[in-house]
This record gives sequence, C-alpha cells and structure tokens, in this order.
Amino acid sequence: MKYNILTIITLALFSCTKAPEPLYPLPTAEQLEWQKLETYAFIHFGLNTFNDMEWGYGDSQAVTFNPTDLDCDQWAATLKKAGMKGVILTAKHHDGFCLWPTKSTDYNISKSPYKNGEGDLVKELSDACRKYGLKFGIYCSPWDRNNARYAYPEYVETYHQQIQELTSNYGPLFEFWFDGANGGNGYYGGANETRSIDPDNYYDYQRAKDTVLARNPRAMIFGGPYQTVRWIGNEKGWAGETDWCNAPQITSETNWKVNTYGCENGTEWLPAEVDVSIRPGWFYHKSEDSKVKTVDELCDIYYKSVGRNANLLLNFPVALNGRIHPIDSANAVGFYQKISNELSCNVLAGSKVKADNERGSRYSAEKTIDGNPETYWATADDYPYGTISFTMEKPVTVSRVMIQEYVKLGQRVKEFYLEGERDGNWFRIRPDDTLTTVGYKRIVRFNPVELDKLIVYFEESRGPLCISNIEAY
Ligand code: FUL
Repeated sequence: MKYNILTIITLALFSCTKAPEPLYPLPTAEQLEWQKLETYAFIHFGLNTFNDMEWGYGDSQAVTFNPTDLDCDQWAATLKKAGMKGVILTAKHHDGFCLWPTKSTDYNISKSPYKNGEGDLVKELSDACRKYGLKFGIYCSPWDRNNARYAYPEYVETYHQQIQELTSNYGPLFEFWFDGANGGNGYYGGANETRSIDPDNYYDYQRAKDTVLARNPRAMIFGGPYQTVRWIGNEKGWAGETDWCNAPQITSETNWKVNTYGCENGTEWLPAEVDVSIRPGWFYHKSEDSKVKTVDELCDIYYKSVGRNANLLLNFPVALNGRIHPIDSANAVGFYQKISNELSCNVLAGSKVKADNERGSRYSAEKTIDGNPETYWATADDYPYGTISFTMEKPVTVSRVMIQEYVKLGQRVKEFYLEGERDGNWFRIRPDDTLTTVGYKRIVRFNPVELDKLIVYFEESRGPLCISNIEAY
C-alpha cells in the first residue's frame, strides 16, 4: 500500500515536470543549425558585371569577363569583418555563364582572359571561405538564356551535370540556391526567342535535391518544390512582423503572403530567408556607387529580418576590378559594429525573474536568463499563455528586447506585449512592430525607456509556452 502511494506520488511529480509535447511541424537538426547562422552574404559576379547588366541575354562574349585585381581573400576578409557567417556565390546566373571550368558547356570562365583561362572562381572562393572560417554555398540558376537546348530535355541533363560538378568538388556546402526566375526570352544558342517551361516539373528538382544532399547532407535547399528554407517573398529586406516557420509545401503557384508570413497551421518547417542587395542592383554598376545602403538602412534591415525570425542574405555586387567596393565594405562593417554595440549589454542577466506559471523546477522562469539555449521556461499543459517579469537592482535604459522560443518543440507564441515599471509606476512599451510571433528569434525595437522592471505578457500560444531566452539592451 505504502509503495503504491509512493509510486503514485513519483508518477504525479514526473508527469507535471514532463517536457511539453512537441507541436508540429518541427525543425530538423540541420535547419536549426542553419537558423543559428542568422546573417550571411551573397556574391553576384559574372559577365553581367562587365556588361553593366542585371539579366544578361545569354550572348555576352566570354572574353569580356576580365577582372584585373580579383582577390577572393579580400571578399572573405571583408565579409568576416561585416559579421557574415557564410557566402553564397552565383556560380551561374540566368545568362548561363559558368564561373568554374565546367565540362557541361563552353560558356565558362576557361574561355575568358581571367588567369589565361586557368581560373576557377568557385574553387577560389570556397578556399578563401575555408581559410576565413566562413560557410560556403552555391547559386546555380536553372534558367539558362545561353543554352540552345533550354526548355528541351537535353538541357535538364546539362543542368544536372552542373549541379553534380558543383556539389562534388567544392563542398561542404551549407545551402544550394535554385533561383525562381524561369523561362522567357533569350539567346538560346542563336535562336533569339521566348521559351517557357513548367518550373515545378521541368527541372527534376527531386533528383537535384538528392544530388545536393548526397555529398552535402547538411545543406539547405532554397527554391523549387522540395525546398527546406523559404523565400520571404520580396527582395527589399524585410520579413513579416508575423513570421511562422510553419508553412505548406511551397510551389511556383504559392501566394506571396504565404512566403512572407508563413502560416500557423502549415505542416512543413520552412524558416524564411530575406535576400536583399546592399545596392539597388544585384550586379555591380558604377552608376550605383552613390546608392549603397547606409549603416542605418542596413541596421533597419537587420531588425526587420533577423529580428523577425528570418535569416538575412545580404548581397555584395563585386566590382569590375574583382573586389568588394570600399563603400560597400565600409557600410557593411559599420553596420555590424553598430548592431553589435546595440545588442552588447544585456541588462536582464542577474535580474530577479518571476513567472505566473511554471511547469516545474526544470522549466522555471530563470531558464530564460541562464545563457543556456537548451533550457527553457515552460508553462503547464492547460496554460497556453503566461507572464514573466524581470526586476533589476537599479533603473536601466532599454530600447531592445530579444526573445527566443525553444523551437525544437515547435513554434508557439501567437501574440505578446511588453510593459515596464519605474518606481512602482507601470507603463506600456510601444514598439515599432506589432507583436505576434516569436519563433527562433524576435528582437523588438522601441524608443529608449527607463525601467527597473520589465514584464513580458504572452497572451496567446499554440500550446504551453517554451521560452529559452529573453534579453534586453
Ligand atoms: C532573382 C534573380 O532574378 C536576380 O537576378 C537575383 O539573382 C536574385 C537573388 O534572384 O530571382
């Protein structure tokens, strides 16, 4: 009898400290690793650079590709200083010109004066990335305005050969980009006509994905119907204020709103990527030297992407000489310094934390400030909301709050708001954004306020809260 009561008590204790049930969809370990990168660079460079174009028609001469001072170490060193964690290179853009000596087409770097035809930019950049501790990824445009057999079955084999070469010889890759621009007019080996294809089916994306993953099992797939990360739906540098990682399977028919906001009831985990160029164009144009995004504009983009649960893919159009332009470099480095400064002093570390509900000591409110991303504050099963407060020893001025959910168990928060208190006087904090989802990371910006207590009200959640980290600066 005694034993039975003990068993019952133990079972009761165990059940109330049991972790919350996962709420699907869930991220894979690889997706989580990718989300932690947060900021990485794009490089657009190729024949377009030398012909002052954005979308080459496919007939620019290979001999015009002639950077005289190209230095991939300069790119990598600059990007590292700008806080980038990796680089994705346009190994082939829509014009079809390949930046590596591919066997699939003559329209490639070996036919250019660069290094007397001995250059391989994919190799040079992947080597530089390794040297500077940056991850490396590849963009290889499915649309090819040069290839005579584009829109016919033969080109699909050529494209797969290119994917095979790129994924075999330059890895490990952290991301592979299948761009969404597909078909239209082009040179097409001299045909000079318009060709259209069915983007979801023509390229055999399942095989393409299998090829990428065979040698690069941790790589994310961007674009196509089997993507593992999703496009945000604009190229302006912002994610939705509501941003679910949950989404349906995305195809070329998907409405832009699904890309921008994700959806609460989506069955796939598809975290968003915000791609934007530091200049108006993706490729370098001298006329845009005065239009490089400023430090403040870049910071704004950061808060509207990384601060809204998305990764930021910031493009650098390498200049004609083969280097990142000094203005781009200065602004990007300045941006990283400013953001690092703004988020450097977490005033919640060492504060007194209290929540209105805790699932048990393993899931106590303190877990939000213990600096361990693997621990989290969780509420009881019948408590899909909750309030948490942080009391400081003395008043502090803050203008940013960062919140992270323990997304291994699924994205949950649907609505929250912030309050401050100063000497017992309570006030509502009025941020720039409406506060709905949180996800892997949410950073809330507001005008500086002085407070000795910060309160976060999670009003609605898909299930018990699982909050791993809260910081304020
Ligand atoms: C788009 C392309 O058409 C642009 O040229 C650029 O490469 C951008 C990243 O993706 O779809």
